[in-house]
Amino acid sequence: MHENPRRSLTIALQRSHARVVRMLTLTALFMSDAVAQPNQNALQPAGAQAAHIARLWNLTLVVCGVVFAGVLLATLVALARRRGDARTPPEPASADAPEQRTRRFVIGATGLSVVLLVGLVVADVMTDRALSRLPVDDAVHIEVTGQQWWWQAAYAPDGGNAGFVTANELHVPVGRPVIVSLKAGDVIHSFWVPNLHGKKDMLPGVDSTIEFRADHEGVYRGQCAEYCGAGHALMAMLVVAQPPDRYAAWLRQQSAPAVSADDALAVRGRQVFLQSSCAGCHSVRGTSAQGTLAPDLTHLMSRQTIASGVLANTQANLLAWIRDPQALKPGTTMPSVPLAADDQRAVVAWLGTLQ
Ligand code: HEC
Ligand SMILES: [Cu+2]
Repeated sequence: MHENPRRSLTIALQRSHARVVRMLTLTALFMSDAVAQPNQNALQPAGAQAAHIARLWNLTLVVCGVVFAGVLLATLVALARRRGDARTPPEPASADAPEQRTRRFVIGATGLSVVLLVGLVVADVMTDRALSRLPVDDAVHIEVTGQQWWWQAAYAPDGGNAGFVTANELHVPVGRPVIVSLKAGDVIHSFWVPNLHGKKDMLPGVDSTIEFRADHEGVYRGQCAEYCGAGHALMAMLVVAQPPDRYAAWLRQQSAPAVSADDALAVRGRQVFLQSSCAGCHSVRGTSAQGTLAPDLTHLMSRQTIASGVLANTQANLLAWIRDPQALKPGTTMPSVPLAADDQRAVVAWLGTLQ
């Protein structure tokens, strides 16, 4: 007995139909998700620099969209004409006139293309100049170093507060310019917070800066934008733009050393941390932990995420992270330190006091 070819064709069509529907559903889901998280979006500028870039993008999109539609239309008209021509052979006497018209049309279209392209170049140069003209008086100075695969941020002394080091979460005051010196600790990374500015590469041995200003309060997500190894996709950061008074409070809190623990479990956790290898990599200001290979943990609990945006900063996630960092962030340079289960819990209890 052999299969009915028409039936198998119907089944094949149904399957490919189902696949297309599934693909469209996934795309719609992905897009609705992207819309639901507006905090990493170059088209929703939250500052002067991103606004210049978004304007250039919108202009380019409109010009190229209109040109694309025009070219399509011209192609369709030409096709329709050719069909008509095939039916009625040209009369020898009138052969010259359409040639003339075509030539005028081609010259006109070429001229228009040149004008539009030059216009876009001018807009591009003007955007570049606008970007370089951000007033930077009274700027906040931060040095950000890209590491495999996290961000170290060193704040310069500001408003009577001592400088300090933190990681993965920058805070900036709304309305005040920020100058970020970019460094790379190992390989090339790229600093990119789309709501605030474009990308800027971080190159080992080369100092560069990026300047931006946040004009709207909010939390903006950034992502390393230059492939830097296994953990590249898991190297995000947050930029919290807040009103000047709340920023000042944050600065005061961050520049202070860690508060001392009084809870018995936390006190034990502190001891475990300081006596194990944790302290060789991590710093906690106000303790003997002075490591510089890893994120400063002095005010760990003030951060929303851990491991460069991979996990929410909760006690459960901290415990899971310390037990097996590799399982949560493949490739991470933090090893799993062999500690007894109750030592791990004690360490997490202490970390929980690092407000
Ligand atoms: C060999 C160096 C090293 C040792 C030892 C080490 N860590 Fe880490 N740790 C790191 C690095 C590097 C990161 C950043 C990982 C990443 O985001 O990819 C990190 C991240 C963390 C984080 C998340 C911080 C943040 O803001 O994202 C915590 C919490 C942490 N470590 C706690 C510990 C504890 C507790 C110990 C001891 C049990 C320990 N670490 C031992 C290198 C180390
Ligand atoms: Cu990267």
